[in-house]
Amino acid sequence: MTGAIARKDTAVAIAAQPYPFMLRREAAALLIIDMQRDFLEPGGFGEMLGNDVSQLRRTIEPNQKLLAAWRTAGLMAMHTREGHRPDLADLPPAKKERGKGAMTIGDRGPMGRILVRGEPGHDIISELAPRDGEPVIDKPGKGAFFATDLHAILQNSGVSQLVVTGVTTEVCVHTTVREANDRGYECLVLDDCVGSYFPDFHATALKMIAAQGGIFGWVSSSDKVIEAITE
Ligand code: TIU
Repeated sequence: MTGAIARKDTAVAIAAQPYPFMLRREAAALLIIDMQRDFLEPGGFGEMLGNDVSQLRRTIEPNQKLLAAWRTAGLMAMHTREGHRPDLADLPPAKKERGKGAMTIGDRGPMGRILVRGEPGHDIISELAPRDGEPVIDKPGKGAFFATDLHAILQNSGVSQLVVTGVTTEVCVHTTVREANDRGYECLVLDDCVGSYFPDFHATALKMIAAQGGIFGWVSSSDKVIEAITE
């Protein structure tokens, strides 16, 4: 047996909470959640809602380094975007009205219509732009499995493990991890690559994932994953 085959078939242990995550490269995908201009850039929807976008922007550099190492290792990377059809036919009235802010989904902001597909603000930030061949999942909800083809793509690709990063920790990342967990995926969430407008929610959300013996999955950090996948 050659070294390459032996490596492919061998799980690699990544230090994590509540115990090491056994990464199987051939069964793993990196899932980067909603790193969109509307959430991360000054002037976007997130800031318009009164949020401090710097809490999210600290995740950009670690995600860039992780994505570069992941691509170099030849592993599968996927991206998601939260947003709606231009006619807003898939936008539940309850979601549009929630918050009662001056601006809401579908309204015209500084980066185009807020969270509408095809608009500049809906796009993924340039630092983490998807490459050709990397699936981009457009989702109308918080979870990446609801009303999308994500599960089919993962099943057809033989994926059973997800390394999950992106924003925000307690909203779209958490919802997606919960959905994935119920569908049988093992999820590893990286604390430096996920972020929230609310640091206390971020910290608690991560604790919730790893509590009770890993009720929703594992928590680690990007340096440990990069070390594990780098030759
Ligand atoms: N992607 C995601 O988390 N969507 C949100 O609306 N998050 C908030 O924290 N608002």
